[in-house]
Amino acid sequence: MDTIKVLPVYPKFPETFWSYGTSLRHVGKKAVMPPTGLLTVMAMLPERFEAQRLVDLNVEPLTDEHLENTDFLFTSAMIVQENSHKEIVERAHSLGKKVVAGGPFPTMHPEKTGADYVVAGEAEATLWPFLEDLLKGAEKGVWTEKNVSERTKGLVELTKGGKVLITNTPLPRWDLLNLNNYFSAAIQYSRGCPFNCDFCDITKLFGREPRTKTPEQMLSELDALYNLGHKGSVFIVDDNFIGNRKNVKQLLLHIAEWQKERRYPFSLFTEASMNLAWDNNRDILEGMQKAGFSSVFLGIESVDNEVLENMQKRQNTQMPQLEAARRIQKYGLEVSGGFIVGTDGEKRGSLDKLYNFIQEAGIVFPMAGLLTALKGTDLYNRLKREGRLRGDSTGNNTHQLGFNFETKTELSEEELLKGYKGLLGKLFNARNYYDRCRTLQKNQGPHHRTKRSSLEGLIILGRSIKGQLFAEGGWEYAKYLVGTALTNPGYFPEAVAQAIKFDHFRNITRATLEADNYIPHIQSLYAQFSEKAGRIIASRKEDYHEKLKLISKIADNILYKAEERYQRLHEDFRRRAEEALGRLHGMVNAEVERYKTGVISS
Ligand code: B12
Ligand code: SF4
Repeated sequence: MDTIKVLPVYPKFPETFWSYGTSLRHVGKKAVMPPTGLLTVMAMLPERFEAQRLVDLNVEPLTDEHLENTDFLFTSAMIVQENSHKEIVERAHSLGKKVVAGGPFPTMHPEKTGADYVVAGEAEATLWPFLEDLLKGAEKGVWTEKNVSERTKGLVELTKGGKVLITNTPLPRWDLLNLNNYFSAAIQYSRGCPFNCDFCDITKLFGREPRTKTPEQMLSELDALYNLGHKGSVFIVDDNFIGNRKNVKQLLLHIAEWQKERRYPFSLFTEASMNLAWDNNRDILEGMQKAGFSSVFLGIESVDNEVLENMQKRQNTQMPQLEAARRIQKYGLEVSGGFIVGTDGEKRGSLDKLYNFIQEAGIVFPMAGLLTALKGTDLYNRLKREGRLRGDSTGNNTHQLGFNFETKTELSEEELLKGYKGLLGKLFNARNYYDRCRTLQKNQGPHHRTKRSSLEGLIILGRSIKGQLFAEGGWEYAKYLVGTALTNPGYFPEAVAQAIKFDHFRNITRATLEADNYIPHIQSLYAQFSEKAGRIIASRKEDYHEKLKLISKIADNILYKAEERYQRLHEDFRRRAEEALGRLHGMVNAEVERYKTGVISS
């Protein structure tokens, strides 16, 4: 039987909070992390299928040669990758190739992918029945955990809730890409979360019973990365690393030993729920410190308990947030966090409170976003029932200036947006940012650091100085780095990393605000045009024909100005600006037409 060639393709990301565009260039990397899901799926393919080298569009382009030399494309995508995914599907189809799509976007929106085959949910459950049907000649379809459940019974081990156990999930095929292109490696320990926050899609995608891998699986993943020569950052991509507290404690003991034996080659970070700070989890914090964790991302969301109750996030109301952050930092972990603006019941002054908390807690990377209702979540269903839903989410929750639902807070929607823009501006202002770095430096307890070679460190520092010292915020940058070098030299490499990341946050914040300022600019251009055209028509000088010529010239000039400024906006932040530009074209052209047809005349 012939071998079937499979080309894994990962779509391009737009710039978002996590894309780290400019910062990656400083450290000589092309993308943040490799696509663990797709690499895992490649490892599950039976013998008859041959996995080809992965094409990550964040690293390299997809060529016709890639497409011509394969039988099927296998893609994985989040909602934010929708546009790039669409282009991939169209190109594949134009060359007569079929596409198999999986991951969170196809799972939630199978109808939007354009792919021939959507293999939704966890591949451990759906891949095998799909491949069986493919080999039998299936032309298209959607395979979901539900519609294949009868066929997987007895073949894969399931939890009581019907989710697959991941103790047999194979080692991702990292050999299919060059790990050197990525800032961090990414491995997964658990899936699912016991909590049920109403806006979160994780419990819908992965259920509420946290399923974990075994310590042996995890150590073999660390071994594989180590043997491939990876050093530095490793993200344990769980949504809630401490979902299964009993298992995680055991795992941490194993990792600590593994790291110690190899002198801490990896700096680990992960995501966890706020109960990490509770008294009964001190041993986990201690275990994380010993295992070489240096950072944890928490879903803090709000500092108002009433708002937290409204989003069904009661676990965050048990301990004051500042106390929780300080405790976690004491164990050597940097706390970064997600924050949400626009939850029902939010009060006037909430944005100032949030800002003050973030500064005081020294949360250097606050992922502050507007609430977005993702399809499938309890929030989405409730808003739909209440008639408040406007459409689907773009899949990006920060640096986006719009809600996909009608808000219900003490502030009007306009005030919320204004407040949010102000918050972003303040958070990613150089002085405030470096103030948070100083607070963190003061509060972060001892932690293991992965050592870079001095040459690599110097190259990175050189690139950063060249790009940042003379740019906006350069003085604050210099003050922070020189200050750290003099007072806390051991922390200097981390300070450089923080400074480099600032470049990205400043850039996306600036791009967001510039794109937003474009809308009043367009309104003012239109007002100028209307006013000038009106004056020309009212003047007694030229004949009507001459007046029309003059008005057309002014219209061209106004549209040229609008177009020119539009081109200067960052491509990934132009969505609302594009609509405004389209409206301006429409309004100006309609007005010129009305003058031409004599509907408006002196
Ligand atoms: C790691 C991660 C990242 C990494 C990047 C990972 C990468 N390069 O792929 C980073 C931190 C960079 C990131 C960024 C973002 N992320 Co993210 N991320 C995750 C996280 C925590 C884990 C994903 C993972 O690797 N899992 C491990 C693998 C093994 O599982 P998996 O990917 O789910 O794959 C399994 C199945 O889905 C399926 N499968 C997957 N692909 C395919 C393909 C085929 C063909 C088949 C058959 C099956 C299949 O089988 C796999 C094995 O079971 C998820 C949450 C989650 N638990 O999924 C969020 C998540 C995917 N991210 C999300 C978001 C919103 C973002 C951001 C937009 C956030 C932001 N505002 O910046 C950005 C966008 C990316 C960017 N601009 O850089 C959302 C996506 C929501 C959606 N429905 O689209 C998620 C679900 C988190 C959430 N609930 O909000 N993210
Ligand atoms: S704790 Fe985090 S992962 Fe768990 S349901 Fe809440 S938001 Fe989702």
